[in-house]
Amino acid sequence: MKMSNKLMKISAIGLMAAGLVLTVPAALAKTVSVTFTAKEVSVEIDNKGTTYPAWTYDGMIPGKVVRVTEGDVVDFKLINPKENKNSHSIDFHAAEVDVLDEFAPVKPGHTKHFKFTAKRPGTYMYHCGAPTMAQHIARGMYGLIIVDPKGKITRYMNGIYFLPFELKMTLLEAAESKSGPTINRVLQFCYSYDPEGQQYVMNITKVAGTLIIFMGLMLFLVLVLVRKRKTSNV
Ligand SMILES: [Cu+2]
Repeated sequence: MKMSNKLMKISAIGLMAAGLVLTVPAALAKTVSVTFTAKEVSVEIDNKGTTYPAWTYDGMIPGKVVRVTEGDVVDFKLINPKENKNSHSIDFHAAEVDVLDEFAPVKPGHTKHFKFTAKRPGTYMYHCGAPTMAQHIARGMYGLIIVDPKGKITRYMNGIYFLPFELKMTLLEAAESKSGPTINRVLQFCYSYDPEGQQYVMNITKVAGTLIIFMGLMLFLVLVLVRKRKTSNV
C-alpha cells in the first residue's frame, strides 16, 4: 500500500509537470519578421505611358498584406535607401507603441527597427506618417495588417503564405461548422504550419506533453483501480 501511495504521488507530480510543458507553447507566440523598403518609383497609370511619381513600400500599391495571429510579435524593419529624396515612416494601427519614436520619419539612408505585440484581433491599416501624411498615402504608402484571433480556423492561416490545401480545409470546416476527419485533426494537432519556412513542422513539445499527460492519467487510473480492489478484498 505504501508503494502504491508513492507511485500515485509520482504520477501526480508527472501530471503537474506535463501540464507545465503544455502551457509553455501557449505562452510562446511566434515572432513574425517583416521588412519594408521605401521605394520612390515611377508607375504607369494608363496605356498611354502616363506616369505618376509614386512612393511605395517595396514598389507595391497597396503594400503587402501583413498577416499575423493574436499574440504574435511583429519584428519590423523599415529601410529608407539613400537614393530616396524623402523621409518615410510606418504607422501600424495594430501596434501599441511609443508612436513618437517608433513611427517617426526615417531619413534616406537610415533604417528603423522596432517590435510590437499584435494584441487585438482585427483588420488594420498601416501607412506612412511622414509629413505631409496625406501626400505619402496618396502616393501609395498604405496597406493592411490582419491580426487573426487565436482559434481553430486561423491556426492554419498564419502569415500571408499558405497552401491551397490549408485554404480548402479551412473554408470547408468553417462553412460546415464541423471538425475534419479524426486523422486530419490528429495531423493538425501534431503539425503546425511555419509561414516563414513555408512548410509543416511537428510540434514536438505539444505532442510530447500530450503523451506524458496520457501516460500519467493511465498510470493514475491503474493505481486507483488496484487500490480499490485491495480495499474491497480487505
Ligand atoms: Cu512616406
